[in-house]
Amino acid sequence: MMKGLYSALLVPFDKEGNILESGLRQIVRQNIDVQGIDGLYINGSSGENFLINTEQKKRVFEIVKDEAGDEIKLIAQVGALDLNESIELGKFATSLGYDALSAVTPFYYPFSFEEIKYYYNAIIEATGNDMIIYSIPALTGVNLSIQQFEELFENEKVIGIKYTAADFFLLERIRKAFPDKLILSGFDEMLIQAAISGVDGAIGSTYNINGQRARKIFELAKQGNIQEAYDIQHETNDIIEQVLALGIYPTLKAVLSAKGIEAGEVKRPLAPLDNEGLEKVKSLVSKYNL
Ligand code: HMN
Repeated sequence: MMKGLYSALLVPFDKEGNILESGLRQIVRQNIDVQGIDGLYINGSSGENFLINTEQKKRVFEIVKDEAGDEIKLIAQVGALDLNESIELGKFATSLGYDALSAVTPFYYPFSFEEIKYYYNAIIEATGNDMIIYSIPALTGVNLSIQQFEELFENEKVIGIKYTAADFFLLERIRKAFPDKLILSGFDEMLIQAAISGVDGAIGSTYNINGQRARKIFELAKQGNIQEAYDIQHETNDIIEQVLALGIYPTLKAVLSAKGIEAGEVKRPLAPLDNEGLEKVKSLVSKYNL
């Protein structure tokens, strides 16, 4: 089963935007051996996927599978505006043995629902792999309704949703209507709310550095120990608030670098941290024992 906690994998780059392959392997190992995650979500927003080319995306899929093998679950995000690219990446990841695919709802152009449905069914038909819809309305502007989720679920290969939204009413409606579909929540700062809403797991960028606290929040909330779970969510959100203020991806990478991992830079045009930011990261790491 695909339930559990997934890190949305960070990808290290050098100053020219090339992938640091040994660093990528270190980040995979950090997630498995130290953060104790159940799986990885590869080439999502956190992997800076929309800033890199097709060959780089394939290389990331290849290295991660080679490093992780069958130790954890692997979900390949293959969504792109070029549907041919999505299909090519989907076939590639499937041939490597990825457990499932995921694709962001197509964005930028105001696609009709029929067009969105066509996109998912085309990727599924070409790859034969399972599909997890990646819904992130804040970044895509695409808000799917419960009826539209239902229509997408008519294809049995659509096994679930990566739900990155703070609409807990819609989440509750989806959970009730589709008890057998996989729901993985995407906002780390609202993990406790998602857990009590009945999600099957979560995918998050901060789990690359804070996976153990996330595990406790999720398990305590599922067991009904809400106060204890909330105490850890509060501490986690003290961390997330500072990470967001500094800039999410360069800060997460700086935390990994402070731990001796070759986590590299973010890809331009994303901006690196300045010295003041790097100093703040140092105190964050020691204060919260990251
Ligand atoms: C991904 O595709 O990598 C993700 O979207 C993962 C995840 O949902 C993150 N979303 C974004 O970065 C947009 C969250 O973990 C997010 O970073 C975190 O909750 C802090 O806001």
